Amino acid sequence: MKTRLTEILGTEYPMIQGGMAWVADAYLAAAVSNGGALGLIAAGSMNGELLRKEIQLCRTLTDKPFGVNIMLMNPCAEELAKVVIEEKVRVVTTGAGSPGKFVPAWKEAGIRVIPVVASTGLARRMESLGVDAVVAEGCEAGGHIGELTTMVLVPQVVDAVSIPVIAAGGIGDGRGIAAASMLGASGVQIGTRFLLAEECTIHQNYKDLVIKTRDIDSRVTGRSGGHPVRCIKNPLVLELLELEKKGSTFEEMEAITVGSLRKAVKDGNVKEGSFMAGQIAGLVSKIQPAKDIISEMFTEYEALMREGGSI
Ligand code: TUI
Repeated sequence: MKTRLTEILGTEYPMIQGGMAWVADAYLAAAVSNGGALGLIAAGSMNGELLRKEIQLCRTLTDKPFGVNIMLMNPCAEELAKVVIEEKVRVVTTGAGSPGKFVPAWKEAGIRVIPVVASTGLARRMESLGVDAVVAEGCEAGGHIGELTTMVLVPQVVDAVSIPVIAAGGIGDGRGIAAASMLGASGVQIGTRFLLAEECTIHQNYKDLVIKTRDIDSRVTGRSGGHPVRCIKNPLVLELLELEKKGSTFEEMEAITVGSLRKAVKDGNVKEGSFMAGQIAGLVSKIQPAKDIISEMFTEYEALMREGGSI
């Protein structure tokens, strides 16, 4: 496939892998890039030095383009923003905030900048700064989310800007890609399905939990504090929801959430970990090489586009 977006990404397919903090390391990013989509190293949990090592490792695992995701709530964001310039990373995506202050330097360095947005307002502001595309991420997604669903967010962002829009949140197979395409998206970002990539290095308990997860098994915590996060329901999540109901302080909630993503990804701690995943986890149940995930999804999509829909 050759589209405006594949030209920006330097990929065979108009797909990027989600920048999942603690999850998306050089091994996953390289496997996705080798499979023809854009792999991303998530710098969410890293400092500058760690990110630099991960970028250099990724270059030994693939000669295809890959990108870096910078989670803007990371206290090291400033340092990470410099490392992607020094390491000449092709694409930078951002999440959980506005990357406005970093965009001019990244553009100056020739980086393709693709912020994740959850509203038309931020999409417009980003376009006016000269970014190359935006990811419109609906609240079906895992992790830190906005308020709008993919179904309503994508077409509104598509109408609000003239740069390519990548749909994210709730996409797990070729039907999701076809739906995104009908909403006007130029590509898709996939997170949850790549949790089950063979090359994804998360604890086996995390993978087993995703396989077991049904449509109704995720919950959003942190709405009261203004930082909603979607995770698979487990004892930690239920306790957080109880604390929120009681009107507990940020500090009380923070005390049990600090380090919980690491506990999920590295230790497979099913009681105390934050197992971030999107609502599409109910549909995601097969462990496969990343390249098979990508080719299977696009084969399904192409068949659907030939056959037409079912309405
Ligand atoms: O960033 C994400 N998802 C993430 S980041 C993350 S790391 C984390 N770790 C522990 C606790 C909490 C988070 C896990 N998942 N997705 C991209 C995304 N960005 N979704 C929504 C947004 C967003 C929301 C509001 C972007 C900008 C925004 O407003 C900024 C503004 O100024 O309008």
